[in-house]
This record gives sequence, structure tokens and C-alpha cells, in this order.
Amino acid sequence: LNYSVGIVGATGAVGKEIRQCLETRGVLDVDTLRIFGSERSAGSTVETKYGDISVELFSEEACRECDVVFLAVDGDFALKHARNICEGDDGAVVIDNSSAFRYEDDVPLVVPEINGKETKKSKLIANPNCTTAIGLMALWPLIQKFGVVKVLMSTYQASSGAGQPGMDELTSGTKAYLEGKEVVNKIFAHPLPFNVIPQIDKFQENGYTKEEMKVTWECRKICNLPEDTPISCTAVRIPTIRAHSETIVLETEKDVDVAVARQVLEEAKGVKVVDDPESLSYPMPLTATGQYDVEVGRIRKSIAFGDKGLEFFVCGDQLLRGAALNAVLVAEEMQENGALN
Ligand code: 2RA
Repeated sequence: LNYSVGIVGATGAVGKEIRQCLETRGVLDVDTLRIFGSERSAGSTVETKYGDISVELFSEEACRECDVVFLAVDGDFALKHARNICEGDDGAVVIDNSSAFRYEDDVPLVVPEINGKETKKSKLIANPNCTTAIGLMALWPLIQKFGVVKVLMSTYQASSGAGQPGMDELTSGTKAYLEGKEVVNKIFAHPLPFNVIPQIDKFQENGYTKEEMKVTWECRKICNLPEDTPISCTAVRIPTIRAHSETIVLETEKDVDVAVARQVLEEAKGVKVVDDPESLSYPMPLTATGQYDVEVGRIRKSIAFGDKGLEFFVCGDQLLRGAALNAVLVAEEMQENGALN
């Protein structure tokens, strides 16, 4: 079976990566690729492995003609159109990258390596927040082996989390700073060059930001953990381009043997253990950028939690594992399990 695949928002940072993942992986049987955009981009041409493609003006009807549609657009747009695109037997499967449907009971929130089977339940699938998807690649295999009592996460998140405008603001701001000019910030709450900003997304009533609460809500849903599992996060923006880093402290139910934990991570799909302090080898945004696998290192027994705790550091490409790659893996999983037919 060959599929007609649509991308909405293909000219944005995530949309571009979705197209490139489809092209370079070559696992999803793409017969036709259709690219949908706004009036501004409609009519322009995108060079792809599937030929030169003319960007079509977005419409729900045109998207419904596809077998699968990737939405790389904002939550308001997704809320307005996603369910209409997938409604009924003749609707398309929709894989939505926004947060619009992540917490809806009837919409699976999927990291294919963890809960890929959920994709059989619905034609609308939500892609997780990048911070959650990257962290869970390492957390999930450890949780399966040792159980989970508590998770404490601190993040160091790249400018790409705010899309191409975020990366552009960091690059032009850095140049301006070095030239002694004024650093303008429109995307981030403060100038990002040579700074760290302990705020991503809006503050909530409980003092956490929305980005931090996404980690709590999404980890529980994807791993099917009890609603009150204590998972907390401090999310910080740092001046890197496109790989998020995370310090994770896991309190476990069972005693942890660090060698076994390392073995578990070495065998986990989508994970690359980079952990040799002697050779100064550990995960870093520079090495994780452009990689499908998430790097995990600095693996050690936790002083805070003794035998029942592990601490480690994770870096993953925000646009790939945190967005586009996860979405494409969802489609590949659905091709495999028959949910696309
Ligand atoms: C960020 N997690 O890094 C967000 C993007 N989804 O800003």
C-alpha cells in the first residue's frame, strides 16, 4: 500500500523536519506528498525526494483526501480543523504536533517506543511536547526495570523550542551583542544570548509554568502512571540552537544497580549511551543535534535517594525526537499495525 501524505505547516521548522524524516527514513510508503500552507505560501514550490511540489492552499476537504496528515501548526489551528479532517470513515489520520488534544481522553498521546499500540484506538493522535518525548526515551526503560516513586527534572532548552523565529532571535541577538548593539527580544521574555531564562510558556496558579506542567501531565498519560505520580520539572531556556538537555533524578521502587541501569539504557531503542567521564564523554547539545537517538550519560546512583535512586543527563534533538521524528514514527507504527488502511 502506498499512502497519500499531507503536511500542514511544512515551511516551519518542525514541518521541514517532518518532510526530511519522511525522505531520509523512507519507511512510510509515500505515494504522494501534498504540502498545505497559507495564502502566503500557496503556489510556491518545494523541492522534495518525491519531486517538486507546489504548496496548496490549506483546506479541510483537500486534507481529507490524504491517508495521513501531519499538522505542524499552532494549537488554535489544530483545534479548529483536526477533528474535521479525520471525522468519519473517509477522513484522514491526523498526527497533531500541538498541545491542543494531548490531554483529551479520546486522543492517544504517543511515543511509539512506549505506547505505540494506542494508535489503533483513534484517527487523531497527539504528539507529545518535546521535553517529555526526549526525557521519556531514557526514563521509560528505567521505569519498566526499577519502577517509579518520583521524578525530578530540570531542563536546559534550546531556542528551537520557539520554532524558526526563536532560533533566528538567538542568532541575530548574539551577533548584535557581540557588535555592542541592542539585543532585541520579541519571542523570548528576556534577551537570550549569554543568558538563561527560567520561564518557558505561561505561569500557572501553582507557580509552575505550562511547559513544566506538560512534563507532569504527559509523562503520566504516556506511561499510564497513576494520576498522582509525583513528577516535577523546572524548565529553563538556554542559548543553544536545537537540542534540549535534561537532568533527571528518578526515585525507584526497587534497588538500582547502576551497571544494570546502563545495560537497560544500552538496549533501549532510540537511546545512545554516551557516558565515559574519563574521556570527558557525556551528552551535549552539540553532539545530540541532528541525531535521531537521544544521548544519555552521567549515569550514577543518587545521593539523594540512595539505593533507590538514579541520576542522569539526557540530550535530544528538539526538532527530531522532540517533534518531527516522533510524529513520523507514529505514522510508521500505524502503517505497521494496519491503522492507516
Ligand atoms: C519549547 N517545549 O521548548 C517547547 C516547544 N514545544 O519551547
